[in-house]
This record gives sequence, C-alpha cells and structure tokens, in this order.
Amino acid sequence: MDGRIADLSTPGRLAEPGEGIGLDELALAARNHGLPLEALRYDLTPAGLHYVLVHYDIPAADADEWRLTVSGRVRTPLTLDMPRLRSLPSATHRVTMECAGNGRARLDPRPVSQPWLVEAVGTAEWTGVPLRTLLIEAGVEPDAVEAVFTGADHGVERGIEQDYRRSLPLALAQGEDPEVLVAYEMNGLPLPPQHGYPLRLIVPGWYGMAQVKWLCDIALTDTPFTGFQQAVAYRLKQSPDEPGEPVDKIAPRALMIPPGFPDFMSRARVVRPGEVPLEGRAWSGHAPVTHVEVSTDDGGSWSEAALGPADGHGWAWRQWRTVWTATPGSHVLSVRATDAAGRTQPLTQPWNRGGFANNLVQRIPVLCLDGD
Ligand SMILES: Nc1nc2c(c(=O)[nH]1)N[C@H]1C(S)=C(S)[C@@H](COP(=O)(O)O)O[C@H]1N2
Ligand SMILES: [Mo]
Repeated sequence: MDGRIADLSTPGRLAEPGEGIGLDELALAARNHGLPLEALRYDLTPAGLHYVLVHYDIPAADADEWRLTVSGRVRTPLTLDMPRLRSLPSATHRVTMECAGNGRARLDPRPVSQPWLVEAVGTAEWTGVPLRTLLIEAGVEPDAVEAVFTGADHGVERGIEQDYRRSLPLALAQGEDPEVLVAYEMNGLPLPPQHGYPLRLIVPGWYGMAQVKWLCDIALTDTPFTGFQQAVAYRLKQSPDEPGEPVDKIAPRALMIPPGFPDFMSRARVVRPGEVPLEGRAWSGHAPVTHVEVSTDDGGSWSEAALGPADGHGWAWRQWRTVWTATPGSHVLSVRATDAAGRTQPLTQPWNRGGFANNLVQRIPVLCLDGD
C-alpha cells in the first residue's frame, strides 16, 4: 500500500467546540477549489473558475488508450473507445453542478470534511453521448435495477482499498428528463484533467457526487449498490447509527455577488451611499427557480428580485438582479430562491452529520460609508 494515501473521509466526525480547520482539511481545501463569487456574473463558468472536488488523486489518463466498458446484466457487453463514443449522436446540456458538501463549514457543530462555505458550484456546457443510447446498444436485461459507475481513481476508505463508484436507479439512467450524459467535452473543449478527462457522467439536477469522473465502467446490477460512496458516505443522518436517506437532487439556493469591495478587518463589504446594483444566480435540482427574494435588513423583510431568462430545462442557474439604495451604516444582505415545486431555503441551519445539502440563506455583512 502506498503510504501517501490518507483516510480523510471518516464520515460524520464533528469538530470539537472551538476546533479549527485541521491539516487534513487544509490539504483537501488546498487541492479542491471553489467558484470565486464574482464569477457568478458569467452565464457559463469559465472552466478554470468552476469548482473542483477530487476525493483521491487525478488519475493519469490517455484518451487513445481509454476504454469504457458496459458490463453486468446486459445482453451484449460493450467496450467503447473514444473515437467510437465521439461517432455516436451527441447532446449538449447546460448544467449547474454543486457539491453536496457546499455550506458545510457554516454548520455548527461542524462536520469535519472539505470545508466549503458557499462556493462549491459552477455551470458548464457538457457534451457527450446520452447514457440511454449506450444502454439501448448493450441491451439491459429485465432483472437489472441499477447502473453502477466506476471512476479510474482510487483510495482507501475505512481500511478498504476501492475505486470511486456510485450508482443510479435504472429509470434515471435510461430516462430523458433529466438526460444523463457520458460527457467528453466541457464548454466545447475536451474535459480538463481535474473535471474527468477523458470521460465523465453528467446527471443534471443531482449533487456533484453522482457525476462520476474518469468514467471507465458502467455495470448493470440486479441488486442495489451498497458501496462506500453510496451507502456509507452521502447519507442524510442525525446520528451515526441510522442508515439515513441518500443525498440526491440539489436543494434550491440563490447566491449574490458580494457588492462593493472587501474590508478584511471588519469582514464586511464596503459600499458608498446610493444605488447599489445587486445580482447573482439561483438554481434548484428539483424544479426551475420561480422566485428570488432579497433582504437588506438581515431577513426582516424580503422583496422580489427580477429574474433573467429561464433556461429551457431548468438544469442551469438563472440570473437575478435588483437595486438597493444603501444608507450609511451596517447592513446584512441576504437572498433566497424558491422553485416551482415550492421548495425554498431555510433561515436556520438544516444540520446533518455529514454536512450535506446545507442551503441556509447567504448573509453578507455590508458597511455603507458616510457621504461620498
Ligand atoms: N471519479 C470521481 N468522480 C467524482 C469525484 C471523485 O472524487 N472521483 N468527486 C465527486 C464530487 S463529490 C463532486 S462534487 C464532483 C465535482 O466535479 P467537478 O470537480 O468537475 O466540479 O465530482 C464527483 N465525481
Ligand atoms: Mo461533492
């Protein structure tokens, strides 16, 4: 065993009161990065500004040698190389992806893992072959219930060496809405190494853990998959012993580009009196976003923001804008999204042991200067 591989993923350890970020978390935070919030201004996140999350190491990958196998409960097992995949009819979808751990570092008590604040999100155009096409070609046996996706990266979880692996229910894998892609391009270019080169899964509307990078095998199974990243990690639970509910679709969230400029001593954003344009993005994996409300008095009152054009499928974020007339003094700005399914964001933390799906409303302290 390679001594460099550390177990950073004991799910559900909570920080002791007053415990700071440890070196293991710093190591994770140093290799994974978020979206700088000012990049919410772009419809499509430039690839280098899209958040990154890698559990293990980015594997060495050579597109000429890469093979995707479709195996298990199928009539015709497939072995596909990149030219073959690129020759099949393709689809391109604009998708907002968010890490299930986004918001974790704000929770109290704080689950010890990748310490995201709110920045683990990005929107890209992904091009690839609809997964359904490959499943039709392989011929799924009637007793299959799930498709299990294997990435080429590798680590040790609770003492057991394993590949990164996740499953989807068969109906979703074969479905058209959302249309799951086996993607080879991000924003019109081959996938960057950190985003899964040369092949990854894209599951619109689902949190990031489902979007298996460095995809090398799709296995159809006649029993539900119980691997680590499925049945142990990524469960919503309050106590360590319960099995918990699986993490799946993205909860609604709106984010604001912090206005003005930073003051690192007061930790407030600094603005001048008068009209301050406020803008950002809102998304939900359950249904299209239908309302965005902004509060400039720390959640005391809310007013409706103007929404930009809706994305066709609702798989990508929507722009919102409003104008705030700032007056001298301290203020707290917040924003919250509501989707067509009536889901919205809580004002108190939706705590769970793994720190998943924390869509607590964003709070931005602002200091408005006297005069100009
Ligand atoms: N093979 C593999 N796929 C993976 C991961 C991983 O570590 N290995 N991380 C997952 C998680 S938790 C997230 S949030 C997304 C992040 O995708 P991105 O880095 O392209 O933004 O990839 C997912 N797919
Ligand atoms: Mo994630």
